[in-house]
Amino acid sequence: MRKIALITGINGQDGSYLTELLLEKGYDVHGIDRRSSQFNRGRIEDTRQEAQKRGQVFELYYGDISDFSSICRIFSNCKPTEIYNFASQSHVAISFEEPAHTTDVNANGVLRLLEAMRYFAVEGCRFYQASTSELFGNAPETPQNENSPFHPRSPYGVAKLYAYWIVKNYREHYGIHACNGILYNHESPRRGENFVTRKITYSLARIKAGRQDVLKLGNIDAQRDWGFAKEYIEVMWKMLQNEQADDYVIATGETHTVREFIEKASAIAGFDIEWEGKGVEEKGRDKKSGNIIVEIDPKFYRPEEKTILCGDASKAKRVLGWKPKTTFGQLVEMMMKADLELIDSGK
Ligand code: NAP
Ligand code: F7E
Repeated sequence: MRKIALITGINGQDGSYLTELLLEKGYDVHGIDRRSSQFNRGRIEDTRQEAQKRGQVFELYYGDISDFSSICRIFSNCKPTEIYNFASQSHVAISFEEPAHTTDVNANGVLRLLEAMRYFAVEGCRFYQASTSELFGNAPETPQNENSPFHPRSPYGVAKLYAYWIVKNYREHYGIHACNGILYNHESPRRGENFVTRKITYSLARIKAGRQDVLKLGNIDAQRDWGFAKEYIEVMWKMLQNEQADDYVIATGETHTVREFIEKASAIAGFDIEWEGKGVEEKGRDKKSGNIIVEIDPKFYRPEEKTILCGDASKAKRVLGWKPKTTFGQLVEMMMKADLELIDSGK
C-alpha cells in the first residue's frame, strides 16, 4: 500500500525533520501550512524543491487546525494513511498571554483532527499526537514515566492534557490507531529563537559578532531533560509502525540547568564566563573582555517550577527499541556552532 503522510505544523522544527525522514522512506508527504504575512517555509523549502526534482510527492496546503472546513478539505484531498499532529501554540510562557487561543489550537484542534479522521481518512489510518512532558508539570515524582500522575502548570499543559485524553478515548472508543508521544524538550539548530536553548546560542553568536550586547534570561537554575530533535522524530514514526497503538515517554533521562547550557555554549563561542551577584542581580561576565554578556530579566520568570522534569523512556526502549544517542554536550556544541556559522554567513 502507498504510504501517505499528512503533517500538521510541517513548517516547525519537528515537522521539518519528519518530512525529511518520511521522504527518505519513500512516503508521499502532505503538509498543512498556516498562512502568515511572511513566507515561513524556511525549514522545508529546500527539501521541497529537491523532492520535486526527484519526482516525489510533497504537497503543501493552506489550512489551520482551528478551521474544521480546511481540515476536511485537506483530508479528503490527500487521503492520508498516517497523520502526525505537530500543529500547536508551542510556547509555554506565551500560553499565559494567549490562553484561549492556545486551548483552541492545542486541545480543540486535536478533537477536530480526530473527528475529520473518522469521516474522511482511509480505513486504518494512524494518528500521532505531539504530547509533552508539560503534562507532568508539578508531578510528585522524578523521573516521570507513563504511569506518573499528571499535574499541568500552564494553559499549554492543560490544553495538551485534554488532547492526550481525547486521543486515548478515540483509541479506546473507536478503535483508531492513535498514539501520544509524551516528549521531553528536544532541540536542534532549527529550534525557534524564543526557546531557551536557541535563544542562548543565537544571542551568544550575535554578541560575538558585535550585533548584540547582552543576553537576558529568566530562571537560569531551571532544569530540563534536553534531547536532539532529529532522534526524537524517529521514535514517532516507530510508534505508528507498531501494531499496538500506545503512549510513550520519550526523554534522555538526564537533566541539566540553563546555567550549564550557557556555560558550555559560551565556552564554544570563545567566551570565558564567570558569575557575579545573586538572584535578579546575577550577571555573567566574559573574563577575556570584561563585558557583561548575561543578565537576569524577571520578565522571563515562570510560575514556580518545583518538579524536576526528567523522563524515564524505558518503555520506548523495551517496546520500540529506541534510545537517544546524542549527549547534552554534543547537542550544545551542534547548536552553538550552527549559530556561529549562521551569523557569520550574514543570512
Ligand atoms: P514549533 O517549531 O513551534 O512548530 C509548531 C508548528 O505548528 C508551526 O509550524 C506552526 O505554524 C504550526 N501551527 C501553530 N498553530 C497552528 C494552527 N492553528 N494550525 C496549523 N498549524 C499551526 O514546535 P516543535 O518544536 O516543532 O514541536 C512540535 C509539536 O511538539 C508541538 O505540538 C509542540 O507543542 C510539541 N512538543 C514539542 C516539544 C519540543 O521540545 N520541541 C516537546 C514536547 C512537545 P507556523 O510555522 O506558521 O508558526
Ligand atoms: O524553557 C527557562 C524556563 O521555553 C525551558 C516547548 O517545546 O518543551 C518546551 O517548553 C526552561 C524553562 O521550553 C528563559 O523557565 C529561563 O524552565 O525553552 P523553554 P519549555 O517551557 O520547557 C516542552 C516539553 C514543550 O512541550 C513545549 O512545546 O528555560 N528559561 N530563561 C527560559 N525560557 C525561555 N523561553 N526564555 C528565557 O529567557
